[in-house]
Amino acid sequence: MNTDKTNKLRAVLFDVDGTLADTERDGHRPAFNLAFKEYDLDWHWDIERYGELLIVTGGKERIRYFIEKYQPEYLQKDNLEDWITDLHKTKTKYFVSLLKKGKIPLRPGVARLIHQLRHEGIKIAIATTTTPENVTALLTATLGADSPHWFDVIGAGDIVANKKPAPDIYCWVLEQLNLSAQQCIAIEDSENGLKSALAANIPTLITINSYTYQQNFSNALAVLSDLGEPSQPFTGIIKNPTNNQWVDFNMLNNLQHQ
Ligand code: XBP
Ligand code: MG
Repeated sequence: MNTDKTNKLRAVLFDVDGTLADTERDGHRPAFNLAFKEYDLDWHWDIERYGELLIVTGGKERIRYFIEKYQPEYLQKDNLEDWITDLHKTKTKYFVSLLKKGKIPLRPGVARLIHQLRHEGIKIAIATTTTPENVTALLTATLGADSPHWFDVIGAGDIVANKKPAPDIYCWVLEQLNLSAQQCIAIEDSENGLKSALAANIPTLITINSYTYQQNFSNALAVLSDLGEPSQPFTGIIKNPTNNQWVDFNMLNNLQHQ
């Protein structure tokens, strides 16, 4: 039971895809296409089609949605759910291999903020719909072999019944941290992610990307191009109630008390 009743910022909860790194367009999308090829499927998700499919979170759920909409004859397939699970495992294999090749860097400011939060003794956690393998592969490829252990909690994939925009993954992470929603801030990139965090009552900062910049973020604390660096402040600010030009512990703490 959490006995600290103050609303001091105690933890920052990071989404992964689109927030820590631009994984969707040049990571997950090509990995899905490579898996389709391995399965002799003539399916190809181009950049635009993938943007449309992102309405559904979770790779397995996204494949099913695609089948229902564009390949309904596959609904007759025996053991469809198992087949989707295997196809998705193949996709994960390709995605992890792309990450290991160092093809996908962290977004601006992510490494700096993670290092600063650790230094300040603020807890850090992950709340994502992607698989645990993908989280570990991204963190180790970008922040080093030890980095998954820096996170107090990693909430990923099928650990909860309902993926974003449902609040389940954020509720699960809060429970593991033994903190209240008001002691935390979430950092997200998408409307589905924002809905999920807000449904768990967690104040949320958004960093947009090319797939999400037109989505509805009116209930976010701040909406920024990225986390920014002292040498490269964030640009294209949609909403920033602070004077900061890069996201750091002080900015998050101020935002949380607004
Ligand atoms: C992003 C997603 C994920 C990835 C694919 O969620 O929806 O499904 O596109 O990952 P978040 P998997 O931004 O919350 O991390 O294929 O491993 O499910
Ligand atoms: Mg995301």
